[in-house]
Amino acid sequence: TSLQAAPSSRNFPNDFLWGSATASYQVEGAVQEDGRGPSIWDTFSHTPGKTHHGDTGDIADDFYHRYPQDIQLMKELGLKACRFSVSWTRIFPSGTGAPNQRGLDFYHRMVDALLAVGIQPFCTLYHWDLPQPLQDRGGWENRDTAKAFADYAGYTAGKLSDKVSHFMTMNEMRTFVQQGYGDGTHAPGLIVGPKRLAQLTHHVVLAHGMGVQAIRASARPDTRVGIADNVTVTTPVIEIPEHIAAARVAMREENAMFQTVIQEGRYTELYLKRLAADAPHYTPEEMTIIRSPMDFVGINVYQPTWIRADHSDAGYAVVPAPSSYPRMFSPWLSVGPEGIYWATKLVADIWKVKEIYITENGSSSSDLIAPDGAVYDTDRVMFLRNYLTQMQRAISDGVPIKGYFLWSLLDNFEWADGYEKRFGIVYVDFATQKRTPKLSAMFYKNLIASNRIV
Ligand code: PNW
Repeated sequence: TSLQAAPSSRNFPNDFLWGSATASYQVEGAVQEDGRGPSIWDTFSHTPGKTHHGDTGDIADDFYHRYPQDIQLMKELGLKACRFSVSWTRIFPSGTGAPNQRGLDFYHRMVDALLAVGIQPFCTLYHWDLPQPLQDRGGWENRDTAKAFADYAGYTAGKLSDKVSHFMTMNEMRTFVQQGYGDGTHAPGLIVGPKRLAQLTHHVVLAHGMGVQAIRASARPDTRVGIADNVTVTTPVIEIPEHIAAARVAMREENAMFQTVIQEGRYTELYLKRLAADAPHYTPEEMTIIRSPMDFVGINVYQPTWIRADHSDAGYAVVPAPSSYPRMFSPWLSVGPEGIYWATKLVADIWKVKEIYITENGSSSSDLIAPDGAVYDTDRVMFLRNYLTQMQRAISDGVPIKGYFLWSLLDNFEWADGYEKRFGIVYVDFATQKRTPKLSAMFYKNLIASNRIV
């Protein structure tokens, strides 16, 4: 008898796009090169006490220079797609004004290298590196930042759309709003209070909508436009009808200020009621812009939010976690593979979305390094296997998931956690920039080659 698992029905669709995801400031380095201007993450990471060990993105993975080898690595793993982000201040060094051709040239070179090995580029226009001069004028608290973003997004997509088919306006609005302005743990490190937070959140979704329109106005007509949103992953605590119904209600309410408003063009009554006097100012015209139709929705899935039915106003409640709940190497990353099933299923069902990508999923690990140099991240392999099994379940249910971008190919600058928390499936020795594929890279390569979970 063979020990090989029997071929199951667990094949992924033939044209499924397996990829990896990165962000400019987390991998590029070369912060002074070719006319790049400073972003809020340069300022923040260089402010004492803000990041682990004072780590910065000055060098990071040196991807700016090493992209040819790293793209070769992607090819060896069999990746079919690569999600990257553009650094706004490489294109417009002070946020607005005259574009910087040398900055744009880098993305042309990099995208050309991807296309040369048959890897499809997906471009995020804003992955948190706001130009510092715009922050000096109030950042996202200033409505003009939305206009500046749209101008940058339209210009950049217009230049790249002959080579790049899919653009995302923004990455994880909730994270940069909440951590940048709510608790101050990310750039620009402010704590502004609920009223200002609600208003700047409105400017962010407005920027997204203006960005969608600007991209459509300048890019090729067949360009596909979307977003990479970390929707709060409302997951029924037990899969019975009452909790499933509650999770569906929770998906709209917990995401009222982000995915719900960009899909529906209105804030929910409960959101406005909860904010009361802190509710943002907005106009009907802005709401029309905010709900500009998208061609796809990208969802970043990490930890679940467990939901139960409840007889409150809202109709649901968040179930708190016991202290023994399993977590990965980042304290916030609690494990909930079912989240990838419910997030995609609920988004597709509630907003009739026809094209979904998992734009990020992955985990930190403490990465055991064996005496022979092999890197055993068995916990990451376990994490991925379980989440991907649940993604397969969603696809089998008919949820239109077209691709999956693993966060991340390389260990990189993990924001305030610096280089302490590693999310790569390829180990990076930051002293030498040496890359070593981990066990999880072998797992992912095999999965892509067989196109199934075994
Ligand atoms: C995402 N949380 O960030 C980002 O898009 C990436 O840039 C980042 O490296 C990756 O996930 C891993 O952290 C998150 O506290 C940061 O829930 C924080 C949270 C979630 C995602």
